[in-house]
Amino acid sequence: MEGWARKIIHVDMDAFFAAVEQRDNPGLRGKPVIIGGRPDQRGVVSTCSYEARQFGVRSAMPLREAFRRCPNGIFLPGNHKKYWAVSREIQKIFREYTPLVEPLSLDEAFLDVTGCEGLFGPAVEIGKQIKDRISRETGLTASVGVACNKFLAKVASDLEKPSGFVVIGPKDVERVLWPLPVRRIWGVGEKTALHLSEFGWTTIGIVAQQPLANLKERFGSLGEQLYALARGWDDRPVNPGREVKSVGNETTFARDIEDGDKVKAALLELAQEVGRRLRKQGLAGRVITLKLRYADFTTITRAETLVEHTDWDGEIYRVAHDLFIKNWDQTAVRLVGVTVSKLAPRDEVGQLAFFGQNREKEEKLAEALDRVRDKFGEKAVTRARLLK
Ligand code: TTP
Ligand code: MG
Repeated sequence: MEGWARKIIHVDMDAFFAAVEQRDNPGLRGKPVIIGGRPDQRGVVSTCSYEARQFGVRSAMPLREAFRRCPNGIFLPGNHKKYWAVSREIQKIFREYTPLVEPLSLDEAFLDVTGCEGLFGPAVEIGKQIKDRISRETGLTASVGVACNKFLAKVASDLEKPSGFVVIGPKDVERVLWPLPVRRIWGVGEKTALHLSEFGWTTIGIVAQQPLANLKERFGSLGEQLYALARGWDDRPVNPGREVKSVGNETTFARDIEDGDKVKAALLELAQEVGRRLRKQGLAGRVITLKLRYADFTTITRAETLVEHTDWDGEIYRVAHDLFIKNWDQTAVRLVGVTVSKLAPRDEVGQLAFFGQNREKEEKLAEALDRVRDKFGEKAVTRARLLK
């Protein structure tokens, strides 16, 4: 660690929501626990215990699919108030070591402990102490990564989950980072990974061999990011002031789109991503904004305020869809975006506009979603680039 410019720790709780349930109900320990709702409900898995993962159950998977894979799973709705309380407990521990804490979601944070060594010992020791204290004080396990920047620290915490503890120094990049799949690079989602694999670029090491010009030509500014991260370079600071005010995403089409149904398919995908990110952070929002950019670059944004907060893809899609129908001028579309704002912690907003309240509306929505999915599937829309 001598000579590291910065010392960054990334902490991520293991199977967070499911682990809290297992902690509080010993009867659930060692069993496949799946959080998200009943298997006959529409909706998706929030998370599941590692026992359930052995059956192929994953976050964001439809509950019905989870039931198919793991019929003996114990399906629970979850208790968000409790998860928030635990989240506050672990954040309190972090802040005893440094004020530079950047939470990414309820169960995950970056800490910059550069210069804290005088007080608490070397960064690796601080990481160990935090892991131990979480275990002792909350009865839950965390995985911890220690590195010289955010990217490597996050990769490190993920390497030996659950209950992992991994240190990655600048000298370890070749040995530890390069064999990993490109998907581990920050900013590389499923689609970019697929795109990279078309050039045979499957591991981070192969990406690291590419000249910068090559990457920029094919991936634009993302190419520069790939170039740096594949070398283990990342100078993003830990940002303690970050407060999430909105969650949004947008899609630029590879080719301008005149078919309204294709735009709707893109809106559905965006609504799903945004919903997933909201749920991960335990947030729900009340304002939904649609952004439309036409082929000539004129851009409009239109918003609708809901009566109740929501974190449900179906509701987000319904509103974005209606805004699109009302405002689209029938000409070619270059970009669409969906954002949810006026956010509040899910457990503090009372009733959500969610399942079980209006059966009829729900069913109608779910059918509409299925129609779009059936017609276009996941791969219907080619994205030029996913803008963060
Ligand atoms: P993660 O840290 O992604 O997952 P995890 O802690 O359950 O499991 P892992 O050991 O792999 O870290 O997310 C933290 C919590 O956020 C998770 O317990 C539930 C919630 N969440 C959702 O509600 N929806 C989602 O799609 C994801 C990914 C997480
Ligand atoms: Mg986690």
